[in-house]
Amino acid sequence: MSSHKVIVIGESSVGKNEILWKIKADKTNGPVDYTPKTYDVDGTPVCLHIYDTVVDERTFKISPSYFQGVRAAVVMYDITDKKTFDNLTCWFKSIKQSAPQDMILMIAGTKSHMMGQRQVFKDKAENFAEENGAISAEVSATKKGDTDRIFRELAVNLLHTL
Ligand SMILES: Nc1nc2c(ncn2[C@@H]2O[C@H](COP(=O)(O)OP(=O)(O)OP(=O)(O)O)[C@@H](O)[C@H]2O)c(=O)[nH]1
Ligand SMILES: [Mg+2]
Repeated sequence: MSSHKVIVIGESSVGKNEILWKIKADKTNGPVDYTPKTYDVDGTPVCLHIYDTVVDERTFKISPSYFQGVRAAVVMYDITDKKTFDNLTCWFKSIKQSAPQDMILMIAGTKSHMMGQRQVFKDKAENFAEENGAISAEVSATKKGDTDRIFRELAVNLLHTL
């Protein structure tokens, strides 16, 4: 079993809770500040210990304690709210100050089914990801299996960069 700590970062209302709720194994009520999830990657079980973060949105400060032992970060933005995408630059700056060098980074555009309200185009997100050494993904909390699709992709990357 390979086991990895993953943190989810992003400003208020981008949909962190909604996404984490989808992969929470026990559907008990309450905040989803932590959820473990295991994916089978070519026969190897890869367990992700996924933590939601509480961040300061004005300063983009993330407590260094979140980065203790962390292997990957998923930075979420809302595809229907350009400001949340523009702010990725600030999040990345903040992450790079405290994060381990070899951490895997993923940007995830949420609410991907809301095409009519899209403000952030996929190629822009992919360019940003490429410039910042990150994986680019889009996700919708309303599409069945979509959340698992992006975390599985992360699990594959984590297993292969060991
Ligand atoms: N239509 C739609 N609404 C979504 C989706 N994901 C999140 N939302 C809505 O967006 C709002 C904020 O979502 P949350 O998951 O609470 O956002 P959060 O990132 O956890 O926000 P904070 O906890 O404040 O940092 C809620 O009203 C959700 O119902 C989605 O995929 N589709
Ligand atoms: Mg939340």
